[in-house]
Amino acid sequence: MMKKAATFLAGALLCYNAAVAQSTIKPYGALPTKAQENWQDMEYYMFIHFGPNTFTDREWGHGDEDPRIFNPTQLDARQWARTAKLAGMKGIIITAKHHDGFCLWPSKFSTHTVRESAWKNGKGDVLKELSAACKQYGLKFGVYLSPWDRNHPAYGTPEYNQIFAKTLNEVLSSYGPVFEQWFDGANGEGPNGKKQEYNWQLFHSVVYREQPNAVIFSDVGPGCRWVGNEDGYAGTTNWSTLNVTGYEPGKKAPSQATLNKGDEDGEKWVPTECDVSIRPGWFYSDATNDKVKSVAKLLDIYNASVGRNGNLLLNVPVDRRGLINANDSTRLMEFRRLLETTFKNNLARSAKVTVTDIRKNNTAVKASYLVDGNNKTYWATPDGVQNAGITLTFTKPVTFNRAVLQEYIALGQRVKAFTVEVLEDGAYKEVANETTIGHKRLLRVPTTTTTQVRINIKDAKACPVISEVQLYNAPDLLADPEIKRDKEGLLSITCASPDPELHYTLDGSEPTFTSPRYSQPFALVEGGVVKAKAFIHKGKTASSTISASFNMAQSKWKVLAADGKAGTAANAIDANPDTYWTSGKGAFGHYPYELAIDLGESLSLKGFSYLPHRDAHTTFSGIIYKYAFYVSNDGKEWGQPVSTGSFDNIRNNPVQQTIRFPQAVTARYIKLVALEPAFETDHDASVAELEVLTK
Ligand code: FUL
Ligand code: CA
Repeated sequence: MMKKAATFLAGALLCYNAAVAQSTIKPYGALPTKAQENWQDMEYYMFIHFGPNTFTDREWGHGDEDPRIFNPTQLDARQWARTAKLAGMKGIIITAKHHDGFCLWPSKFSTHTVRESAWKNGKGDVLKELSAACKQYGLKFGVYLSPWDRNHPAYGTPEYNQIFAKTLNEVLSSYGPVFEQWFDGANGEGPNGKKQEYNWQLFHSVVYREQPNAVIFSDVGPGCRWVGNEDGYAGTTNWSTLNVTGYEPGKKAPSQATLNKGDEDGEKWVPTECDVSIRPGWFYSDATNDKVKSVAKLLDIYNASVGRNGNLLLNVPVDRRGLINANDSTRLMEFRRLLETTFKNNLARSAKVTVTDIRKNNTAVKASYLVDGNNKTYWATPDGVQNAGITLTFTKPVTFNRAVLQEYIALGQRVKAFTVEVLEDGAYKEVANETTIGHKRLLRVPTTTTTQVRINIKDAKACPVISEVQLYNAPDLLADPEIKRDKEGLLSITCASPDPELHYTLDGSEPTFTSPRYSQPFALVEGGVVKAKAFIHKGKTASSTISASFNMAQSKWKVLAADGKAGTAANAIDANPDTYWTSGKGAFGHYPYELAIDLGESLSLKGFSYLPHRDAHTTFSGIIYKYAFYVSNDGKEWGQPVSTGSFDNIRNNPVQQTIRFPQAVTARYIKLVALEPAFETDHDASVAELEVLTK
């Protein structure tokens, strides 16, 4: 009898243990720290690039600029913070020291700082003003510091590591709290430049000591990672986990393709940050005042960053006055309004939620938590159930075109595959079929009216733990007009939205509903600025203004000579950005490579532009970094180059590069010589478009 009772008790205990083991959700894989969790909830914050480059119109300063050129006339960091706040952003990261070495605070460890500048007679301190402004507006404050330093005399010696560590310490101990420490991995020294082995361990130890809650950004974290491009787009599959062993920021980083999507089952939690500029370049330039990204473009970026398990770090450069330009702030406010209207009314909150499976004996798990608007409460399945469904049922039909899903990431990233279905005419119709979720997945689906929406988790690394399912009905957004010109100089304007009225200007002014209306392609051989805007509802609703600048058309141009695959050379002058001349993946030789063109007539040339091909972000894309540009009157004698130099930051941001000559030259023949590739191991050179500036 006694024995039986004991066995019974032991059995009950076993059962009880099993129930407890079942109820607690075991974390899966690499996990975020508390700081990373908080960071992920920030989602959207501002980058500010500001420094001597703002005054020299450069992307990468050389470090030998006279510090007195830094002289903003109306600097007001509170205006920056106010703008970020009103834009709905949660913080600001500033380029405290970019590659030119100039420090925006009076550093003890440099002689190239605001102290040496003309601004406030050397008494100013940008970091002090910005950190105070961020506190005033309830924003978090972060700092960008470039290890690559083209000014500091110690750069390239072991001593530099100590100096950089002290510089870092100075910033982190004086202007905190700092939510993110941004380490740039870029380096444009090239094979013959200065070499510096960075002591990352030392740098990290300074951050851990001075700002233990700061998330450290670099290509490979450890706090968060670069998304692998400067366009703002994360992969549609995007794991917050990454294999880090053996990797370093910069040239020793994983491929840009890997950074874009992470590693399933990666060793460490290193979530994605998508850094992108609101303009084509990172620093302010008068030339890009009409190139501020449109609302539609910003929305696309938002969906591909925040909407794909990444944070969005949007750069808004401060201008020469020391203020955020009205062109940028206006656009930010328009975008904020759109986000607010889109996410105002979560339709899922009124749904009845049913699930195919639910984890028992765990009071933290409830199906209703899926629609409570709180991403810290969740629903989960029992262990072993990696395929499960969530159904939202509505008493009255709802109309939606956005779905948002969130995982409870504190327990790891789990979901591998899922679909979204809607009930239509008595049958389920699939409207989305995707892979990962992570912190947040935002889906654009066709506008649907239904009484039932079903989320099917098809596969997961372990039992799925989902914190939110949300549905929204976003307002229709008019697509941007697209402005294109062909090789003959024929200009056309199109728009993806149905039946808009397209209006344009050719004099640089803002198009209105009364500007000339576009009806058919017209010639614009000499080039110029075209601004276009799409309108519907008799002009009441409009797109952003899209501006395109054109050089002289290439209609009379012919290839004179080309290295590599000569047959592809015509692609460099066909007005088509998708086709390109290639030297042929090293098979046809090695750097330098030449491409010579006959313009068909003698022209007064003010400069040239180079468009790298956009199959980029691969190591062998042929992106040219250093170049020499020659002109000739007979196509035989070339003399000295009219321009030599480098296309700064082209490796990370392969946009069109425009170079102006010191003075105009008259010539009929031009020759671009590719001297060095952007990726050191690349043997190839390529040109998607080569153009000349005649204005
Ligand atoms: C890159 C830099 O080279 C650019 O100038 C810019 O600062 C961007 C955010 O990072 O690596
Ligand atoms: Ca082309």
